[in-house]
Amino acid sequence: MKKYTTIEDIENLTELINKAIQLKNNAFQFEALGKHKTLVMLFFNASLRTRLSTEKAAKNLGMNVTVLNVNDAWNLEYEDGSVMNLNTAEHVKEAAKVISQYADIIAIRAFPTLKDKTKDESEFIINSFIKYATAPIVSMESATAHPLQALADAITIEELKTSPKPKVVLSWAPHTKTLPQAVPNSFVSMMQKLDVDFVITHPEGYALNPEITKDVPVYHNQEEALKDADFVYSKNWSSYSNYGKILEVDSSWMMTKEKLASAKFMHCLPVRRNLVVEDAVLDSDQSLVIEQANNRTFAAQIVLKNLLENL
Ligand code: AN0
Ligand code: CP
Repeated sequence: MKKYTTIEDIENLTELINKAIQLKNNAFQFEALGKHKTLVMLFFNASLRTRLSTEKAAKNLGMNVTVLNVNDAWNLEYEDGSVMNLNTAEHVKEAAKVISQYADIIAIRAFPTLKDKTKDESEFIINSFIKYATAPIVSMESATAHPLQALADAITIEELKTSPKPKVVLSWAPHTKTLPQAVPNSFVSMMQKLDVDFVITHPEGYALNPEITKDVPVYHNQEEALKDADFVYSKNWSSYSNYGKILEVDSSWMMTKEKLASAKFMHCLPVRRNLVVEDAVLDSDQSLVIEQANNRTFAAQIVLKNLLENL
């Protein structure tokens, strides 16, 4: 692996998942690998899990870690050839090269604007760093993808499935804030690579990018989609076709204990209780959200290990 900004960067998924699960029993097995190596984490946006689990993963591998909240640094310019007489103080060309001198691996969190689809889909922040940095780049959630979350989710499903080909349902949930499609995009791509029976359910107007969903069955009837589910992944996302818009906050799409039946419940967190999912689900032993968050460490650790081995 030379970078990890999409799950397409994974060479052998089954092997990576199995190795991540093995790491859980012996987290410090490779602590010599990262000696005198530094992970620099750049945050353009807030984080709880990604920040703490990625730092923990790096430290388990013996790495040093530096965190920069980019809002505390200079406002970066990304346009080539621009006259920088406005609000940007430093070009990404210099910044990426300078950071590369302090870092062996650079991890970046950069959310979309959710206003300009073309700009978001260009992934100008993460792609500028891929272009100008000399250290490998890890996405900690970009405009269109959250590959570390998807890997943690795959690990969770592999560990906890009770049948060879479980049924997994991605179910849109209500929210009052405009949220990205990054988490569902990477989850959908990941489910297409696993041996699962996968369906998506969302209200009309919330179709994800068809280049990502491809031929995955989509139901506008949530009840029908949830039939015989083994894993239910709830997540809100804003409209993709009516880009970045909240079309409705229909509380009937909230996940309930009754709808969940005997399935396991998944969510990437942070989750708004009694808006996305009711308390009775999160407070039950059917909820896997804490296990998913724990697996973020081992997803990050197996990715960092792979990158360190290829430096
Ligand atoms: C973000 C999102 O939906 O992409 C981060 C989730 C990991 N969620 C919020 O901003 C609430
Ligand atoms: N799931 C996830 O990425 O959480 P944070 O936004 O808290 O990092």
